[in-house]
Amino acid sequence: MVLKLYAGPFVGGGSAIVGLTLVEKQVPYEHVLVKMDAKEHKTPEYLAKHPFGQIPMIDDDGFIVYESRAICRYIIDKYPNQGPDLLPKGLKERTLVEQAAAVEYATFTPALLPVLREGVGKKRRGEPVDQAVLDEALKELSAKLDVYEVILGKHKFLAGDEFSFADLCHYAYAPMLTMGEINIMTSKGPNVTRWWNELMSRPTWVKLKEEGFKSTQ
Ligand SMILES: N[C@@H](CCC(=O)N[C@@H](CS)C(=O)NCC(=O)O)C(=O)O
Repeated sequence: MVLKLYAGPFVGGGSAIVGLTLVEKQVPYEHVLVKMDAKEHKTPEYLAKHPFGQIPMIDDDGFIVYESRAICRYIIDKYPNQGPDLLPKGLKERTLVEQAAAVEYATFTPALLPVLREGVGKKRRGEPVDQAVLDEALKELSAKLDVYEVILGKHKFLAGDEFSFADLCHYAYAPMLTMGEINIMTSKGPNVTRWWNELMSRPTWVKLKEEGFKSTQ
């Protein structure tokens, strides 16, 4: 049975990185559209599978997994012989990827989310933006990107010269910055700019953004 991806229609958040992992690893899937405005993610049937009632979630022939990064790791480990080696097998190489992925989850994204809340979410809802709050949030994010600038001066991607799961995790939320016309990812320094432009023009990502989640069965 083909793997089912439960996600909304929009390629963003955790669903984006799961979708991208499926495309990178050339895994066929069926997109099960979860209509969040109809609260389909809070029905007893859905909650029985995902007790927090969120997207994304997968059902791989009865094996249910939620939490986007756990799903990505599962897919990557299940299909070692197709697509890029996003989680290398060597102990040290894999640890460096996990180190960079932990930085994304514990440092980068917590600094990014306040920027999105103030600078994108509020703007899109037509609410007044508190410029002081946005500036403070941008300052925090900028400090993290200063460190990325140094790291990306040493190698092409975050954990070495190969694109990895650590880079892939950054597709969850940072692409949404442009929805608020915030160009911090391409205005900090040459290394971050080069890396981000490379991620944003990666063919698998461009295709996924253009086509949306596409059942491949
Ligand atoms: N840490 C979770 C976050 C999932 C999450 O926050 N999903 C949002 C959509 S992007 C959601 O389902 N929100 C509805 C809710 O929490 O009720 C993951 O990465 O899978």
